[in-house]
Amino acid sequence: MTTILKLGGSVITDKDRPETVDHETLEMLGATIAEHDVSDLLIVHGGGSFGHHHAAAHGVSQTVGTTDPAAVRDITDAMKRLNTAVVDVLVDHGVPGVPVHPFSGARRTESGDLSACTEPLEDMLAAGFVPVCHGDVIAHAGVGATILSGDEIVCSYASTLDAFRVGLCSAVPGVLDGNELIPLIESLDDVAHVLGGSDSTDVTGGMAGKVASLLELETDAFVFGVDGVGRFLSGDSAGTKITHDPNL
Ligand code: IP8
Repeated sequence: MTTILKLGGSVITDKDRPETVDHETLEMLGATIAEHDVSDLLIVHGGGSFGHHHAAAHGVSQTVGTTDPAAVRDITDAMKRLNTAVVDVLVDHGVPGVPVHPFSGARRTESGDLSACTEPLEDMLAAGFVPVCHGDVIAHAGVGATILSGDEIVCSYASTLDAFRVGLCSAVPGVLDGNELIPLIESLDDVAHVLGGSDSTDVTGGMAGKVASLLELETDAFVFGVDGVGRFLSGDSAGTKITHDPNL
């Protein structure tokens, strides 16, 4: 039963300074993850100041594509650099992390649907590896290449791998109404009035998009801050719990 943990780009990087890893937070996350059972754990991370910075510079988003190979390389190479930083920290802490790059294993169809290959992941998990995947730029039929958000690939993997639990570690302690944590979300209508966009350069949508995608999942999902990672990996509730909305 696979557990999927996403490390938000704004958690592991300084989102306002191009290509800057937040080493202190990443170290802390690596240490916390290493204290838990990492069998059948899949990690995904966001773009932070690596992917989003280059995507914005080239005018590429989830819907606006590019056919410029230099743009594709700028974005995917930056994401690989961040991925290496994440995998390095995990391995330093004894977690058997291995890199997985979606540009070579996922695509969007002409209608925009995501199709992501999971067989290699299943083999990696069975072998005891912790695959570390990320938001990326991917081929998009008829468009060229568009951005894949980490949240999208989390949801796609969660459905295909029939994930047991999904956790998104974000820069805030969960979904907030002002300063108040919303403990449970069961439908988008309940929270539409409190969900805003993202403050920094973010081409994939902020908290509203996150909650909307998680509500579609059959699996329970949690959105929490850095402090919630240990609780989530221990099997406890953390931050905001988001359950399946059968109307979606
Ligand atoms: O930060 C976006 O992933 P996200 C990845 O999870 C790129 O939305 C390349 C901008």
